[in-house]
Amino acid sequence: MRQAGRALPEYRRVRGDEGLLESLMRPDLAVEVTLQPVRRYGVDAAIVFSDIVVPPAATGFGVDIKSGVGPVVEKPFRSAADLERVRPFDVEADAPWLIETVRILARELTIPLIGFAGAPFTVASYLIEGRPSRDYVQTKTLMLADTALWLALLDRLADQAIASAEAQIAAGAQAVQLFDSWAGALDPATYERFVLPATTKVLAALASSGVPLIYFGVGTGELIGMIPGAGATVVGVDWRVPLGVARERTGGSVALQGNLDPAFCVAGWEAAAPAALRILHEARDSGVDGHIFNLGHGVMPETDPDVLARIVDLVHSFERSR
Ligand code: 1CP
Repeated sequence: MRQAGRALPEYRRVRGDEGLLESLMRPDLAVEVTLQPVRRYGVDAAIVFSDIVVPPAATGFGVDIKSGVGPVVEKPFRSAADLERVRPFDVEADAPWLIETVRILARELTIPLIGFAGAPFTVASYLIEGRPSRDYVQTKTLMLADTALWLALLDRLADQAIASAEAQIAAGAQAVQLFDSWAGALDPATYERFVLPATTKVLAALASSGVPLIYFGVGTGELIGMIPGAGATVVGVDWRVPLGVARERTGGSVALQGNLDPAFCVAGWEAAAPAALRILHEARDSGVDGHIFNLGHGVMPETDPDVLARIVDLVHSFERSR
């Protein structure tokens, strides 16, 4: 969960003034940034340094990542005429640097590498809103006012996510995480009708690869019951849902990932350590079948990296003492 990035002084050093998208296009830099948290924290898996808006950016939709803001779109998606701007993602031709980055990482790492893609809903929300949003009102309006266009957009974004994830798996990624960070903006019935088909399309297409498929969202506690049926083998849970409750909602058939509140790590070791222990005990005591300890969302830039290093040690010693 954003284990690379601004919390690390070595990240800020190598990034310098280079734009984020430009950095991702340089395999030497993307590899180095991916490895930094592995060296510092001793985590059990690495996640490739990329971004969920890479497919639209690399296929010419007109996306930039503005420092301090996030993804920004010059001409947001508004009408059927914009559909042709969401063309198939030919990863070899459009983003050879992504493949190169994953290849080098797969060769150099002694721990698993997680590839990733943005889920159709969350990527659509950036293309439609044009920038990070709080209420997703334009996204929901398009969804409801022009449902055929919405479904066509999601279908194309599903194809881009599949292409991206398949290319990363072919280059050596050993798991894939599908980031649907903002799906929690929807009620379950709306998610099921307008989004679940596209989510399912992505997960079903990747099933034959045999790698673990992690589905992650924030505030998705009311949605997670649908996710095992959609084909995920691991369900990410933010801090709002106790793991025992998440286990009940997902039917016990999948592994769970999470779910320490990243703000607790900013608050410091005294706050984070008991919360991490509580989560580890909860997973064990409620019989969660496979628990990947993680934060419930991304590392915040103001986090002291030493707190994260100590959390990793705490999780490892808990695991050893079982
Ligand atoms: O210049 C910078 O350092 C800007 C911060 C940053 C970083 C470090 C952005 C802009 N993207 C990234 C890399 C990134 N993005 C990773 C790297 C690997 C790691 O985890 O270490 C990953 C997995 C992502 C995925 C991503 N991008 C998500 C899903 C995860 C999440 O945080 O919810 C989302 C929503 C994005 C969009 C995005 N890109 C960047 C920002 C600041 C945002 C979020 C903006 C918003 O609030 O909507």
